[in-house]
Amino acid sequence: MADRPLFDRYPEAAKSWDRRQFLQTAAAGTVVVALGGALWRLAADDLTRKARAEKRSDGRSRLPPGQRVLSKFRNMGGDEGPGDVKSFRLRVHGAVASPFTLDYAGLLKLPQVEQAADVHCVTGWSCLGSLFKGVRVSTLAEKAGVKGTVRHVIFEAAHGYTTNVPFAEATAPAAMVTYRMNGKPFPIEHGAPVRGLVPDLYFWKSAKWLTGVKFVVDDEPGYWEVRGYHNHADPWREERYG
Ligand SMILES: Nc1nc2c(c(=O)[nH]1)N[C@H]1C(S)=C(S)[C@@H](COP(=O)(O)O)O[C@H]1N2
Ligand SMILES: [Mo]
Repeated sequence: MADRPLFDRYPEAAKSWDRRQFLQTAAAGTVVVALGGALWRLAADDLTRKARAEKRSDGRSRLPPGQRVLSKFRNMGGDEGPGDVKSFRLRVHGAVASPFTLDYAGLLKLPQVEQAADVHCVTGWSCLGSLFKGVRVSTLAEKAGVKGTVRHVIFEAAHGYTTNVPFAEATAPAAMVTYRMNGKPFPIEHGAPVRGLVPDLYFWKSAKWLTGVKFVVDDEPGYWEVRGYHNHADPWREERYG
């Protein structure tokens, strides 16, 4: 059995972990899982059932396994940054030819995108189709001139929170640093003024109160990754725990 991850701020995740361990351990595993599955389906609401039936353009199911649709983000907490536009700085650095620091006005001068994305929290909720405005990580990478040896991107946030994403996934079109959701600034609890967004990995990879984007050769597992969560975090493979 795997070591139990640290769940101090995530009682819901603790419950689902314990349930999973129980199911895996139960002698009549298949029967229990089938029964659990039936109950789960009964409880699933309309949005969830619809999303399960939908396909993404990449052919994957709109809803990753084990997820339920919520109509809005839950506030998942974290150590808040200052949250204001005036003091905001974004440091783009690491193995790059030209590191730079942007203030908020500087961020707005770069090429902007506005695109819809679905997000999936490891605790089991997903929020579908919100509209995010911001700057792609690939735009930052290009401007900084990342070296050919770079393999990972470290998103840095207030109070030392970090999270690591493989370079290819961090520079995919869906990944960005964002300052507007559905046309509105992010409330402080959701990462104002600017957060990372890597929607195709579990939501802990989307750092709130973003302060830096670092391009690196060697991987640097981040806050949750060193506390028992999966290093990669693909929701379709249920890479929840390490
Ligand atoms: N800086 C920072 N970013 C963070 C976190 C955090 O604790 N600190 N928590 C992560 C986790 S575990 C999740 S699920 C999402 C939650 O975002 P939300 O509170 O906007 O729903 O933010 C992620 N980004
Ligand atoms: Mo989370």
